[in-house]
Amino acid sequence: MTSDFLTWSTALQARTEIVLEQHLPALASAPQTLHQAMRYAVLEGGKRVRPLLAFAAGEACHADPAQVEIVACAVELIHAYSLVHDDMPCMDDDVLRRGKPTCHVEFGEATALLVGDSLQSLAFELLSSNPLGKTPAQQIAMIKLLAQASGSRGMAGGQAIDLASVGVALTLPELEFMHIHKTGALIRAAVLLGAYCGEPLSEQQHAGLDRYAKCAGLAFQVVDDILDAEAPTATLGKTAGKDAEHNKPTYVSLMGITEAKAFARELHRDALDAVDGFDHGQRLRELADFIVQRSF
Ligand code: GRG
Repeated sequence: MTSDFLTWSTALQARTEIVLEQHLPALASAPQTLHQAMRYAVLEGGKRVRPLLAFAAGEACHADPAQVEIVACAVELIHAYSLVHDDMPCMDDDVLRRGKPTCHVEFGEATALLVGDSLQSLAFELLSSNPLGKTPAQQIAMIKLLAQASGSRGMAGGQAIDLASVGVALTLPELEFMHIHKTGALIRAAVLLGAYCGEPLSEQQHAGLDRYAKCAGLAFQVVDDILDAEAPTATLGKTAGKDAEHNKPTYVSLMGITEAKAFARELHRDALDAVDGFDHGQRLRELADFIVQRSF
């Protein structure tokens, strides 16, 4: 019998924590402050949605969990780096993340910058120093996938568009373009990297996973915008209401809250449809449910 979603996700969040802990530099190793700050930014925090997506896609594709945990942690390290940099005064300038002071508040801006740089490097060290996929060529393709998803044609590019969009009246397609890069690229990488640890995919399966990732990633962002508008800071563990305060274009500001909720439901349905053909896609379906139903 398969376990329920809560049992499954709690076990894999704990697994993720252990693997991250093992691969982060030890507290006692020099330079100690940088290593302490890296551990502060990564450990004991966050929903671990991207690792869970990698594990779920891995399960759908009969992957070896020992490989999936490496890609899951690599993606989470990139995500953690992006949050540290995003919170800095030169970007979003925030003081609260994952229910505690942001990395630069706790350790200073220079250290926070180095934390982001070092977490990014560590992600690629993980991907390149553990056997992944079926062949060395496939492993290199997986490393390239994460590099592209993180860089200027992926997450960092989306962030650049975001920074340039403050106070600008974006259209819905422009907003979607930004989020497909800023949030969606890394979510897509999590899904595909988890899947690539498994059996070879047919073209149809690949397209299905890609569509799932696109819909789940956008739904994640729409719900993020709704929560920013509706949920209290204490529940979110980060400052609520910042989008409106900073005059940022969001799904809520462009569509209104009712339409944004309907759009999230539509994306949820599309995500479920996309992985309909996967016999072992139960966790992907449950994660799509979680992404739209979450309250933090
Ligand atoms: C600085 C290169 C660079 C990129 C930053 C991800 C990102 C790009 C900025 C984060 C800002 C933000 C609030 C984006 C909206 C969606 C999002 C990524 C939220 C945070 O992710 P969660 O909810 O966070 O998965 P936890 O803490 O649960 O891991």
